Amino acid sequence: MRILLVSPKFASGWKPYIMPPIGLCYLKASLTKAGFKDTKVLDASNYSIKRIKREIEIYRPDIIGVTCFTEARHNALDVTRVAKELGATTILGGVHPTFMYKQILDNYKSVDIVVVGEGEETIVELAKSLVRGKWESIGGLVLRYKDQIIVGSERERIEDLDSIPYPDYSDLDLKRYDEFPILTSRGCPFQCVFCSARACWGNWRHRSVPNVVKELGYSVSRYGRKSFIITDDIFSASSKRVEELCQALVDSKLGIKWKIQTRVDSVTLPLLGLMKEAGCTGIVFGVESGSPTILKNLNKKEDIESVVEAFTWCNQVGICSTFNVLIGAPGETVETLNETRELIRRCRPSIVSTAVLRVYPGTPLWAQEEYSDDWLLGGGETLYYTKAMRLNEMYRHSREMRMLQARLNGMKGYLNLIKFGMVSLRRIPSKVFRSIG
Ligand code: B12
Repeated sequence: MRILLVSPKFASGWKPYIMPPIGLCYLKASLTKAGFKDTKVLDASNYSIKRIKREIEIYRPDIIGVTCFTEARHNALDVTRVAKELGATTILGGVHPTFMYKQILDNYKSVDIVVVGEGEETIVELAKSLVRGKWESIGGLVLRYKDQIIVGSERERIEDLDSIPYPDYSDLDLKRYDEFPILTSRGCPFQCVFCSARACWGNWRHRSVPNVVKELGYSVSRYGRKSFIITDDIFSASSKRVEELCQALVDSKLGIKWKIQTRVDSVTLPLLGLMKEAGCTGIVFGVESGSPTILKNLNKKEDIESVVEAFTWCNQVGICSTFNVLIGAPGETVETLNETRELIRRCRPSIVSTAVLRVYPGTPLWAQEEYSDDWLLGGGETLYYTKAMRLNEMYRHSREMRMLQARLNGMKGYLNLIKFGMVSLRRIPSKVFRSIG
């Protein structure tokens, strides 16, 4: 049984090879452990569909699994179309099909099976049942059988994350990537209106400290990496675990550097000091807004003073801090954006990163909006939330905020603007979009 796992081109505006497709590398590791050794991960984030077709012809897989974000869905569906033409069984997985499986199976005959949610256990059971040529009821699967869509039972999320084998990156040319990921926890206890993490991954679950440190040590020796990006939605949900992890990293003498993303209210000055000592070089805080009203509308459950403290402490201990701004939230006005500017001035972050609000399936905001999902079937790539502000106005504020942080940080700020501004310019998206409002 030959299995090819493909990560297609990102959404337009994104450069390829930012980091390896960690989800597919997790799947490869689980499949290999279960005996499916003819499994290959193909990062096609820079490939034309013609080149992907050639790769499929050469590898001749029985099964093709494709990972799919909402904005990359057209690219992912193109891969399934080509794979189907070449006779493979096609499986779509990832955050977008997790929520939109019915629409996908109803409308795209090139997709045979959708895997909902976490894929490690499901893909192994599925591969085994395909070998046996016998369909069994496998949790977490939705499939088309004789023109009927069959929705399997819900699969329990994996409680013991230590039981999952480390992601296998051996098929990839790691020199290409800007970042090297590691995942130490899954899920999030919060439910911000723009985020689907809670719905997709459930409440926060974490790996044990020895298991994480062992993977880091393995990555140093196996892949020669010394610098990591921890892609957890909320790294410091438990300060006790962070303390233990930092202590273990100091004791391990691995000498690695790492960056995280987390919430402002989950750090303290002593914790940040310890993190710095253990190799933490950067933290991205999803602040989103400087307006208490907007924070409430976003269900952020965060207060302004915690924001100021977190950035002040990062500056004290010497950790590079990123202030994420979300522009155009429900209720956003020029005044609320001025409150955000004022907060940036008070916080003095190393970097300001901005995003214009988009709406994704599985988020509370998606559920609140009463409109048809049909737009996903059209050519549009992105759904912008434009009830509060017009799109060009939001992008104007976005540019202004980035300039503000450059001015506040002098030479260093302008250098950061050049470095990250260029990337963000590329991120300023597609001409193909829809907007609500
Ligand atoms: C790191 C990250 C990135 C990185 C790298 C992504 C990558 N190449 O993996 C970068 C910076 C590139 C990025 C960019 C973007 N991201 Co991002 N990102 C993340 C983040 C924080 C972690 C990803 C991760 O490590 N996941 C862990 C792995 C294990 O999970 P996984 O890849 O989903 O795979 C598992 C399952 O989904 C499933 N599975 C996945 N694929 C397949 C395929 C098959 C065949 C099977 C069987 C199973 C399966 O099995 C895997 C193992 O359990 C997630 C949040 C999250 N918790 O996932 C957001 C997230 C995925 N990103 C998100 C968004 C919105 C974006 C952007 C669109 C942002 C923007 N506004 O421009 C861009 C677009 C990128 C694109 N592809 O189009 C949203 C996606 C929402 C959506 N519906 O699409 C998320 C969910 C954040 C959120 N909470 O809303 N992102």
